[in-house]
Amino acid sequence: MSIRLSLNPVHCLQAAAVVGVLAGMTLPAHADNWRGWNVHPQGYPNSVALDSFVKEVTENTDGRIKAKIFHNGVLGDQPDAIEQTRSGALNFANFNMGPMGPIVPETDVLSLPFLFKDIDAMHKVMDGEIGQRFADALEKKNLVALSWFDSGARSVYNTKRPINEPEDMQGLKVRVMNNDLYVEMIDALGGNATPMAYGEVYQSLKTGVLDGAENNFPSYESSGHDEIAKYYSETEHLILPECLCIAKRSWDKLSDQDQEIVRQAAVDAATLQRKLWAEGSKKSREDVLAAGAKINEVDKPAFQAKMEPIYAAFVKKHPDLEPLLNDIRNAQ
Ligand code: GTR
Repeated sequence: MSIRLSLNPVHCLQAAAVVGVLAGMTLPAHADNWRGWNVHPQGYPNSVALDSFVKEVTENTDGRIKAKIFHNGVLGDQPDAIEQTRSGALNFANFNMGPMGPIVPETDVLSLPFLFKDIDAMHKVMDGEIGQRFADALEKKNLVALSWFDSGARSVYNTKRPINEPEDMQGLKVRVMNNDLYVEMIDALGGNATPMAYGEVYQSLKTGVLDGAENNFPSYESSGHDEIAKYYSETEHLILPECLCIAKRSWDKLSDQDQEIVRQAAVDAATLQRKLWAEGSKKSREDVLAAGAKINEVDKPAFQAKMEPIYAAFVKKHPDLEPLLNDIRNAQ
């Protein structure tokens, strides 16, 4: 078979020009441009840790990965970002395990109220074999959890009154993260739960669409919720870990060497985050107090008793997760 080439002089000249230009310049090595999601503002413990992750990954891979982190939730709210990371449209993120439940049912165990006796117990569990079980469950949904961040204990706050007993929650419209378990939790206390994106809470508190929400001290402060909802009542009903997660699609493309670099950077970021968290949450508590927040302790056993039926309902719905729940309880 003969192939006839028709040579157009103009095309020949253009091709020659392109070859000439390419020959004269050094082509950059192929770089993976990674985009990461973070809901918190710059300077927040998680944000500082993510900045350090980005730096370490970019430097230690000699630019084979060029990572960039987008703070402040500018790339969307958490449920959207989870989907985008699962599909590989985003490459990495810091996710709270709360809104992960609808996608990775195993993580719902972590959203059971008063599960961990304290933050140290949570670290002990998540840094060990049980944490690996959660990472395996996340990986089946295309998220590679490389390390666990702290997010303290979450407590309720509102614009109306101090909460001492569960009865004080009666009728309060309280924002929760996107997870039915939290709706059950607030309803069990007599409040009205409203699932809502984090970024919408400030305005809703301001306009009275919400009376309150629940969060840890650093988020209560950095979101500005403390300016509006002055009553912070230390229910400490949730101690939720957060992950530094990589999109499985991005992870699988890496060489063994680069996987090791990324894993180490994630572990280093978690070490830094936990240190900054410990300092930052104390400081946030002092800051909000100085700015006029009214903090009170609550009758915790009464809250625990009200929420206890959530466990029975959960085990009934997910009998397969009962061993995991029991292992977490026994490990503390
Ligand atoms: C913060 C947490 C965020 C987000 C937020 C919320 O404490 O770090 O990931 O879950 O709470 O309430 O939505």
